[in-house]
Amino acid sequence: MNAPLPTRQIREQLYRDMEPHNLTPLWEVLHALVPPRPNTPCVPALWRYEEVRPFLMRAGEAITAEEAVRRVLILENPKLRGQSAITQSLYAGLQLILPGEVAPSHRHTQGALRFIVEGSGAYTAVDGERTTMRPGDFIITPSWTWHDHGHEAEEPVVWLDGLDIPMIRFFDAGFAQNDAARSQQVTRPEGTSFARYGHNMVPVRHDPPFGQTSPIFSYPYERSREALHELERHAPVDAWDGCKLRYVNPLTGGWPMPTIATFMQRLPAGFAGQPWRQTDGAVYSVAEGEGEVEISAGEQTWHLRFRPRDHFVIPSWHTARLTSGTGCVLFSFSDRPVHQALGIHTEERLS
Ligand code: 1HN
Repeated sequence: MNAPLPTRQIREQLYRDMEPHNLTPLWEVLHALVPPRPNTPCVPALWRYEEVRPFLMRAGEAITAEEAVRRVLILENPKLRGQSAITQSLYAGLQLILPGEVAPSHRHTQGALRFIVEGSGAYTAVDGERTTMRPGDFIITPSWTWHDHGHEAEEPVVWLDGLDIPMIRFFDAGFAQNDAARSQQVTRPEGTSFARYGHNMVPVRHDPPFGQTSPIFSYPYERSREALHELERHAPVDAWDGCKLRYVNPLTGGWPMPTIATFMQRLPAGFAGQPWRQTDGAVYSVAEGEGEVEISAGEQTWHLRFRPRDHFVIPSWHTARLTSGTGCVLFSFSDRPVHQALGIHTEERLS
């Protein structure tokens, strides 16, 4: 009999022998599977609009909206290149449509939001109703609804797309179809969804038109902006968030989309916020004003100075702090509804 092999060799032989049988020892990976705290591969990043816009306009010369289907530059997290993801669960991109163009009708199980960044007069149509886009509007394309975009006005229109693409990919639950028509048939006048559901009252008898998604598919900036300014006048400014509101589904009081939470906040002039961290990584679009976000994780710290139409991402469990000299308005979205549905949403307010 040979002397017993040293422990390491015994183990390595075991791993080699079972490898072809698709077996892996848990004890070698356990620590990484259940880390003591969230350990995202994502990093903070800022996309300055003055740097991105020339590429968008060049894309406008390089390809039509029709040929591209959607003419979008994807905002990819620097550590997730090639994955069409800004966080592990969320997709973000900047879409351009030029006067006279149509982005053809299709539908998919992935839900989408639009936040209008530049220009007015393009429209998006959702299941028979069009809505005109204006800067700061938050527009929803619910899962599996036909949608197309068009532009009959004068200037380029750019918006932020936020989708749950990586999440749906994770669940292998993506379906998509192209419409027979380039632009869908309009069956209701513009403003119908807002008229029925947008006034803190809802029709006594109705079927929710979009399942778990809000029946309001356009939340105009005019209203959100006024709400923020009123809040600033009438309520104490939160030391972490400034004046921050969440958008609601008027039928449930919950989030407007089942997978994505959306927020609009105002930091008053001179705001110097306290730091926080939370498990839902978030994407920000700067609607107005300037400021700075300081983000840290472990030994690393990022200082991102933002201006109007810039975009930035705060990954999961990164400590962040917002400041603004001039005052600013920030739109943001995250995957918080899913964290909450799973009972795992965690937030820490630090100081
Ligand atoms: C999509 O349908 C749109 O409808 C935008 O505007 C971005 C990214 C991936 C897949 C589908 C749109 C998208 C998308």
